[in-house]
Amino acid sequence: MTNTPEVVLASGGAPPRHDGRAAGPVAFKDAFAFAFAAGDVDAAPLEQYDAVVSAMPARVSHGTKMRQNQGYWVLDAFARGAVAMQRGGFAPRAGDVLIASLPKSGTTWLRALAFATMARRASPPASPDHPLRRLNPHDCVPYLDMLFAVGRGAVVDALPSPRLMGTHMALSLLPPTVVDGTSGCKIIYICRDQKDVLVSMWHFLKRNGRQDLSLQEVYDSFCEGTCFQGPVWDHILEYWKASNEDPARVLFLRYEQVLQDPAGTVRELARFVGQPFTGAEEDAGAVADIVELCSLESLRSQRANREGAQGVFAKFSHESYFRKGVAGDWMSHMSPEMGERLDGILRERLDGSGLVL
Ligand code: PAP
Repeated sequence: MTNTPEVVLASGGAPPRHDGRAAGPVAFKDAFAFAFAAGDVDAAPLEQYDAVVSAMPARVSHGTKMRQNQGYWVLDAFARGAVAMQRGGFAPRAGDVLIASLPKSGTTWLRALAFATMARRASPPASPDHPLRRLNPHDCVPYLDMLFAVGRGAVVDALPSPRLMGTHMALSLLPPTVVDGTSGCKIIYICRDQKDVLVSMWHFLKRNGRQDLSLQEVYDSFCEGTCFQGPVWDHILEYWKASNEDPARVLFLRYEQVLQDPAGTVRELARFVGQPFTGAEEDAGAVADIVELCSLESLRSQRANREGAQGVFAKFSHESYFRKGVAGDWMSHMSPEMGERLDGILRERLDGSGLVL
């Protein structure tokens, strides 16, 4: 990176501040109104990681080349960036909040909820010009894995604290100071019933050009541990253990619990990031406003989420991130026997951890 841009909001001026401190994370796309392909930010060279990546085992899953990095299957196109990110490319700071998840576990929802919660002083959730009413949640919260994959991870260095960022990487693939907690970076992890996750993934890939993909193929990859970012049990277990060891550093959420009690989750998020709701905010309905702003219906109805696409190596339509948003949809697609088999594999893998999926 030779040319890291100054942060200038799309509206002009510097990021908003509150009480002398930054008021919350800045919507990423507002801060960096550039396309990944644009030449205004130089890409860092990634060739230095070619030898490391080519030594990783490779396979093709759902038509996509994957690499096994420290036991986890990552997209080949993301592998060099993953190594760069882990080996000093990403500089975590105290006050950072990282949203981590396996894909299709509630990432988009959690990014929206956390962003709306942390940025609520600068951007009141009921305001008509809230960033989430004009931007996709993934445009508000930078996706580190993709930024590093295109050599532009260092743009997050220019973001003011507190930063809110997202990753699908396993904990052990993050920089050592995130893994051991010494950076002061907090992590919010969300996990979901893996049967619903795989059905959601199947629909998502079919809606984005893989109409031929069978559910069985996706199912098999989950059971074998070869799906994107898998084995899923190791991914989940690493964050689960870290959360048990230090719950003030790693918050472990379940998609199903968020569905049951979104307001309770928003309060928990606020406490976790050190911004609990005041009595005045509670009285003014700030929690309910955040829940409403981030509801599936509300997000789905925004123009930014009905149109357009994102992704660098492949394009994923924004609308495909918003489907049913329920628990138990797997039953419409899988036999009870298929469900029981995957549950059995997970029970065995998670045995002794105290975690039941
Ligand atoms: P990602 O990891 O690729 O970003 P992610 O957001 O985790 O995807 O997964 C999308 C799922 O979250 C979809 O689930 P489904 O296929 O079972 O329906 C999507 O509907 C759901 N989802 C997205 N936004 C919300 C929301 N606001 N509330 C509840 N569920 C949501």
